[in-house]
Amino acid sequence: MSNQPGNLKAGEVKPDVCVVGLGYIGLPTAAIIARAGCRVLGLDVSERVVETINRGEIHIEEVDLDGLVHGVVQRGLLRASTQIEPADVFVIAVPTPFEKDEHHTPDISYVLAAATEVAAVLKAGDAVILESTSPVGTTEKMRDLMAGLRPDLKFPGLTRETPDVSISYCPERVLPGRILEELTNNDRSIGGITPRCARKALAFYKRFVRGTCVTTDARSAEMTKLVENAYRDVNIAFANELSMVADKMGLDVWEVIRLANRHPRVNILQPGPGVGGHCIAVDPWFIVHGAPEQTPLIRTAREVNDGKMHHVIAKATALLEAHPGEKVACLGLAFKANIDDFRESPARYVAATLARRFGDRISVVEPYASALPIEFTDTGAALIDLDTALEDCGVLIVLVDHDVFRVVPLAERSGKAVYDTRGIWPDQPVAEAPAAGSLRLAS
Ligand code: SAJ
Repeated sequence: MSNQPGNLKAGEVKPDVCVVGLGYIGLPTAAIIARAGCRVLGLDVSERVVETINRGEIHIEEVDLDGLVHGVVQRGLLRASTQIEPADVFVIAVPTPFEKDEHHTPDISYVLAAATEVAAVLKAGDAVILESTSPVGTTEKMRDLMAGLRPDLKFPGLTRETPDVSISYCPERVLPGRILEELTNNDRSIGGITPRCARKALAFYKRFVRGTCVTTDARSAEMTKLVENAYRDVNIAFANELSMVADKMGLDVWEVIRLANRHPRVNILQPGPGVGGHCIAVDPWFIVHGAPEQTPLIRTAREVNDGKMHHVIAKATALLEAHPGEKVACLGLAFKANIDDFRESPARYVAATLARRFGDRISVVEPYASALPIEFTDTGAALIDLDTALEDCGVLIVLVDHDVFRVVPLAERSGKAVYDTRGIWPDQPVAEAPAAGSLRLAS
């Protein structure tokens, strides 16, 4: 079966679509569905977000998203609202955080609130698709909630008769900074509550996805999404653990990884100041919460990656205390390179902790920020540009591997004490004292 977008029967009517949640996934998804020619209503709780989109503007940074949204809003294919309206397909893309308790209990209240809204306007023939990363069983819970609210409709898996509506779980797997490209070209798992639901969702995704869409059941699709991010977390934890071992042994972890990766079946990821963002640092807990006895590895990986932040803070603190007269620049606040997303960022946490400890000795360079986040208030820390940092600061702490930092020539870093948590400056001479580990000092 061909999997090309737009491979539809001649004369077929395009469904009206409602995308619930206009964040980093919902807005690009809504725009891409609109580009495929469907009329899309984007629903969001924020008036500000709704007004911004209806002006043809965007409230998040993502490559090429501004032009796409502007175009589909102008053509009348995308509009936003805080009020739900009837549609043929509902796509739910709302956050699923976890509670910051010791059990890391997943909070699916936004999903259930969205399902409640959808239930109010649901009609026979509609499809409801959950995209939010969710614990296994959430799609069935959503179905049960809607079935309770709409006893006039037959729901899949609860009736022997042909159901009136279809319900599926179809996660995305896009990388911030490449969202539009990956939404179109990545393969997708399409998990139906029943095979019939999966087929209905498949027909919908084929309108705008070029990658292969593989159908499965909803629970397997839910688990697949969690597993993908847990896999990456465990692999990053291995790299972060190695970096701490290397510090202890006075080895250069970047050199060791570079050499080990020359083995044809070894591909170690990169250490950093910890793991940030809303996905990899969160999703593994959904697996641990669902099967605590069976997940020592996944849990430990989470702990190693969170622990890396504290290791970095301790090491940076030692460096600052060893250079008492020097001004310090923390390079980067984003959770990863070349994006403006500061949510759940280890770099931000490390820089803010140092700012609280060392006050106005600390400056931050973050080309993607126009002001320092709230937790820097009253610390004395300042947001400065890269040139000023290179002129004024004797200590540089690299927290994010933005390209603008990567290309700073050695000559401009000379004479400075450098703690490079991302390994972006392999040419920086290493400090002589073995205890300094991967602290690098210019000769
Ligand atoms: N990181 C490292 N070392 C590495 C790779 C990443 O320290 O070698 C850090 C990054 O600096 C960042 C964090 O990990 O703080 C996460 O970054 P990432 O680029 O690995 O992933 P995300 O969070 O931007 O996107 C992930 C992706 N998942 C996988 O690669 C398995 C993406 O495909 C998912 O769609 C996304 O999560 C999501 O929405 O779930």
